[in-house]
Amino acid sequence: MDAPKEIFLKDYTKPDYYFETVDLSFSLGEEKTIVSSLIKVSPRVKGSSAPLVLNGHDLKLLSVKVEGKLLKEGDYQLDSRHLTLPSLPAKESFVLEIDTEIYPHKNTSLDGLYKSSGNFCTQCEAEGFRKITFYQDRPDIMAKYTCRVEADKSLYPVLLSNGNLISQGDIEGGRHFALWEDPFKKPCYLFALVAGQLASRDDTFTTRSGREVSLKIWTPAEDLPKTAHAMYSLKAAMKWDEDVFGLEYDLDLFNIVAVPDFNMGAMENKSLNIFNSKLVLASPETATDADYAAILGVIGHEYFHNWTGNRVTCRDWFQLSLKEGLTVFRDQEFSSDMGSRTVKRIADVSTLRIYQFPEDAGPMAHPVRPHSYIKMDNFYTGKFSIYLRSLGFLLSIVFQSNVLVFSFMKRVLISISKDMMSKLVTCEDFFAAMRDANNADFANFLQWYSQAGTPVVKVASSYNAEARTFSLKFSQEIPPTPGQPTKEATFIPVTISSSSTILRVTKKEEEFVFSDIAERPVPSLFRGFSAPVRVETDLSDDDLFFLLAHDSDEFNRPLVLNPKFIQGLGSVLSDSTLDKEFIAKAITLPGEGEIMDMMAVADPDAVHVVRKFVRKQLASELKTELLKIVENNRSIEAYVFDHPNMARRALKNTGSSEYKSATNLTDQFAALAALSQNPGKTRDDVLADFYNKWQGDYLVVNKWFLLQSSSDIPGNVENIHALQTTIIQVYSLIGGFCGSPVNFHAKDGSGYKFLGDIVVQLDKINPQVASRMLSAFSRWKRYDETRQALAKAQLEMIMSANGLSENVFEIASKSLA
Ligand code: 0A1
Ligand code: ZN
Repeated sequence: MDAPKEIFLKDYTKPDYYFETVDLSFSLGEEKTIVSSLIKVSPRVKGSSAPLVLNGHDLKLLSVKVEGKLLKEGDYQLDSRHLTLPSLPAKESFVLEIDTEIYPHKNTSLDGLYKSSGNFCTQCEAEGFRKITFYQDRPDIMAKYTCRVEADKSLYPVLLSNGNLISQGDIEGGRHFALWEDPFKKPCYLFALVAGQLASRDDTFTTRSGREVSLKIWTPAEDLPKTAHAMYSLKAAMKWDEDVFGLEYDLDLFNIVAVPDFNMGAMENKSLNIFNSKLVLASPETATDADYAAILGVIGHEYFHNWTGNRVTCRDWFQLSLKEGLTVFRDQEFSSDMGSRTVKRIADVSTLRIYQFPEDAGPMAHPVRPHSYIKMDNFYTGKFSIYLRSLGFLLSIVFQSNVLVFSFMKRVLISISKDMMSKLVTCEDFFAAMRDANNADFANFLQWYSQAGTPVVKVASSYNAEARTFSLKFSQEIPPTPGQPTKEATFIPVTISSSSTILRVTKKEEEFVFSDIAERPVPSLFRGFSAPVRVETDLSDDDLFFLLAHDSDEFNRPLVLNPKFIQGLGSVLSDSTLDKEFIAKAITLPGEGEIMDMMAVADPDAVHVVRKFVRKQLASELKTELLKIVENNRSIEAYVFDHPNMARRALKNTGSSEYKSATNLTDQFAALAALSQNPGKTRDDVLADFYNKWQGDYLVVNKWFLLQSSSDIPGNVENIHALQTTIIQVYSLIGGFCGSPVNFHAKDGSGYKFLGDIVVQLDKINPQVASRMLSAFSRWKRYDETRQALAKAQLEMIMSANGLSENVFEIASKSLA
């Protein structure tokens, strides 16, 4: 392996050559695929003599031609990652033709062109296009594409790419072709191709200006009945973007393809979104409410990227937060409008606390805009976007509406359409546009973009009865992170209960005094989680119980263990004015990972025992209320996915769950999850029964894997060894195992060894998945000395493995640093 190279934001320079048009031609085959590209190149500076450096990885170069003339070996340089053309015609533009050979059937990295269940498909973000052909694989190369796909007609009857279908037809040898043309310029990370045996669910959407858009969701024919919810979600998203943002779809065709093998959730390729099947396929018997909600959110997310990301594109990968932050913000708003805003917010913040806060306190801590990266894939953790979602929320609070995002978009879109080339967007453009459009003072908000780490905000309150004043003193501290030992104060908006005012905390220490206050108030601070910070207040237990009972901001009702806590939860349980889904969330204890993240030295065993105890205690003390809830919220009618029904199921399943009588997977899976935590015959029988029923449905089997791997039963590592899985099931299996602290952190080191071995094996197959699994080690320094030594030994073992990928190298080396 060449030494991994770190890429720095400060080193950004404009490309020496632009690509105006790209005509691609794929001849797909079982053993090899030939990719021909014809590119119209123009130098940025007239008469430039700079070399043209193209990225390329795992490619076999067949030929290079410039202006139709075949280059000989000495005319170019080829290494394992680049093709360099040192002397090029001094013309305004010239034609470059490159033929390469690739082997999609061997591509298990699921990056570039690969096969999934016998079908061809692509994944090009962030830097997968270089595994398809030699190219300037960077977002600031925006070109118009055509794509001709040719393949065996019986094996691959459906041939798809971006844009509009221009022509198709049969050719000799039982083959056929399709020619696609995308009228919009795009960076290569949005290129897509799919070929295979697929059927489509078809529908149409008429935009408000009257364009009739043909909508198609492609899956194997037998899965089509499970695409109804995805189609509903797509149409809802298209309507919502028109109603809320005034944004219409800009082509006549929108395709979604579901594939079983996919590294991430989904991908927003222009007019040809490709999805992990689990985010498309759903039926009441095979998907839970959480799956239905995720499908709605992700279909929305990918669709919304059509504007925030595809039409307005990031200049470079350091600006990723522009497209992901804005789009996550938009999908969050969409899901909130379609369901319960509070419950959505609680779920999002909980994910932020589980993933982002620990990452921000570990070796991979990075600001919203990182300063450097080795492998961009490592910066796409769910955490990254979720953090941005929170910032988006923070911005919307500062400006009190979504209008800011809309005005930003309008402005940037207008300038981009005037001059696409020179208006690739950076975070500075984003802020300048918002500042101007909103005439706003951002103070030191930009610190969020350059400083890593989660701010800790301490709040002290005092009431002066004589002067009738109430004061709130804030102090903020951002802990040191790798490469950033000291931090500046940042802009923290604090929403408070006493008025609709937002306190703008911008200094290290700041005091706000409220006058004419008749009695000591109990302030509800950071309502709705107005900033992604850790808060430490001086509120007493009594103050907190007061808020539990009275806070009108559902988000801020706290959880503390105390007899009054049980009483408080009892009243929340029987409060018929509250949203049922909110009640379900309120009485669910935080997970073990979330609790450990708050400890100075994380103790997985203690957290496990105490949390279990609290759960048992609550169950016995609140038995009457819980049984009543079960009785009143049983599913009686056919499954419907809407907020009232989801909320009813969520609440019922916190009380009790019934495996045998369940009529949908939401209820049945809740029962299975509870049973899987108790070793014994019932557990074994029920798990076997479930597997026997669903062994033909890999998405359901995946859930079955997750349940077992995340089980707390003692010595679970042995059970996991016994379960055979495919690469993609590794996510459920290993992800679930590492997310279950008692077994992963077992003091005999068995959990760490299991992960270490898996990472080394997996890295040879799929580096993206391997590095994601490896992240479970990244906070090893937070545990006791014995565990630290065991985890460190595994990290060192991984670092010494031969042929380590850049993905795994980056995480392992930063973890050890
Ligand atoms: N842009 C996609 C997510 C995605 C990110 C990275 C990938 O490969 C490293 C693949 C997909 C989205 O927003 O859903
Ligand atoms: Zn996205």
